Amino acid sequence: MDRILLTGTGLFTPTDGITNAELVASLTRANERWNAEHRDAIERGELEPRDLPSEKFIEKASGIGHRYVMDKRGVLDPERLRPHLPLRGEDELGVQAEIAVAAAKEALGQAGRTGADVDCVVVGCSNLQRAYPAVAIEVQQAIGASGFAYDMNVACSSATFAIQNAVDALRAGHARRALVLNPEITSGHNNFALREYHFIFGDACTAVLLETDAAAGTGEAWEVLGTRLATVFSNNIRNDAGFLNRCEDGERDPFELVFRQNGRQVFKEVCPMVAAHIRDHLEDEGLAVSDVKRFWLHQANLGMNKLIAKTLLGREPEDLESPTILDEYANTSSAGSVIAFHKHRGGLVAGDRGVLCSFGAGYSVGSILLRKLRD
Ligand code: CO8
Repeated sequence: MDRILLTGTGLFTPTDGITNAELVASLTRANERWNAEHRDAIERGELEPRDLPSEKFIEKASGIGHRYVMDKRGVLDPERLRPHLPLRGEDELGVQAEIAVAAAKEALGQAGRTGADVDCVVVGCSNLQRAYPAVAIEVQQAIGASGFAYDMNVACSSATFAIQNAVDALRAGHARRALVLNPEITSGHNNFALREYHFIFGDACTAVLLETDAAAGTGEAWEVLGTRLATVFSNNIRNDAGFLNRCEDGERDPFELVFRQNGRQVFKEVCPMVAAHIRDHLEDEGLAVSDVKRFWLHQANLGMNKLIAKTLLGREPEDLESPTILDEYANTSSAGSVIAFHKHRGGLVAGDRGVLCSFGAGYSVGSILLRKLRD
C-alpha cells in the first residue's frame, strides 16, 4: 500500500494580539460596571456579583500569557466583549475561508504545490460560520482545487479527526493530495464576560498537506505511521448554539450559547484518558514511549500537557519533548497541536518519530503517529 506523507504545514496568525494585562483590565471594567448596574438585585440575593479577574491566576492556572484575535478593539471594549466582524457579501470570500486560504498557501508552498494539485479539502474546526455551503468548498474554489471538500466539527480534536479522514481518503484512492484546514475564530464563541473563560482562547488557522508517496515530491516529508480516534460522551464542555435555538420553547441562559466548561473536571478526566490513548496507540504499532522523540499535544493548559507527558515518560518532560505555544497563542482549539508541530519540528532527523495529539469536547481524543522521512 502507498505510504501517506505529510509534506507541508501552514499557519495564519491574526495581526491583533492581546496580553493578559489588557484582557484583565477590560473585564475588570466590564464586571465593575455590571455589578454596579445590578447592585440592588445582588443585595437582594437574586443575582451573584461577577468576580474580578486576575493576571496572576491566568498565568499560574493555564500557562497562557497572550492570544491573537481577529479584532482586538471589539474584544477589549467592556461594553461589547466580542470581535467586530463586518458582514461580507455572498460573492466575497468569507472570513473563515480567507484565513484558511492563507494557511493553505503556506502549506502548499512548503511542498512546492499549488491549489490546482489538491483534490480533497477538509475543514475541521470547533465553530463554523454558517451551516452551508461548506467553508471547505469555498476554499476549494478559491485555491483552484479539484475533487471534493467538506466541513466537520469535533471541537478541539477536529484537526486529528480530519487528518484521519484525509489519510483514509488517500489510502482508499479517493484522492492524491488532501489539505486539512482548521480556521479557528474562537473569539466569536468565547465568553469574554466571565473570568473563568475570558482568557482561555485565541484565534488562528492551521493547514496540513497530505500526499500519497507516489504523488509527493522530494522535499520535507513525514510518514503517517498510524492514526487513532476515540470519543466518550461528556457534558463538561458544551456550547448549545445551533439551528434549533430559534425553535426552542422555554428559557435558556444566554451563556449556554457560547463556550462553557467544568474546567477542573475536564483536567482530571481527560489527562489520564489521553495518556492511555497515546500509550495504547504506540503499543499497537509495536512502539514504546521511548521510541518517540516529540509530543505535539493539544494546547489547552500547560499543567495538563506537563502531566500527560510526565505520565507517558515516567519523568518530567524536557521543554522540547512536549513543546508549548500557549504563552503566545493561548488555546486555539483544533489548531493548537498543529501550531506546535508547525513551529517546533526542527532538530529532528530522518527516522525520528513524533505524536501529534488533540483532545477536548465530546470528549474526543485523536493521535497521529509520524516518522520523519527526509528534510
Ligand atoms: N481570575 C481569578 N480567579 C479565577 C479566574 C480568573 N480568570 N478564573 C477562575 N478563578 C477562580 C475560580 O472562581 C475559583 O475560585 P473559588 O476557589 O473561590 O471557587 C478558583 O479560581 C479556581 O478555579 P478553577 O477550579 O476553575 O481553576 P483551575 O485551576 O481548574 O483552572 C482552567 C481553570 C485553567 C480552566 C483549568 O481547569 C483547565 O485548563 N482545565 C482544562 C480545560 C480544557 O482542557 N478544556 C478543553 C477546552 S477546549 C475544547 O475542547 C472545546 C473547544 C471549543 C472551542 C470554542 C471556542 C470558544
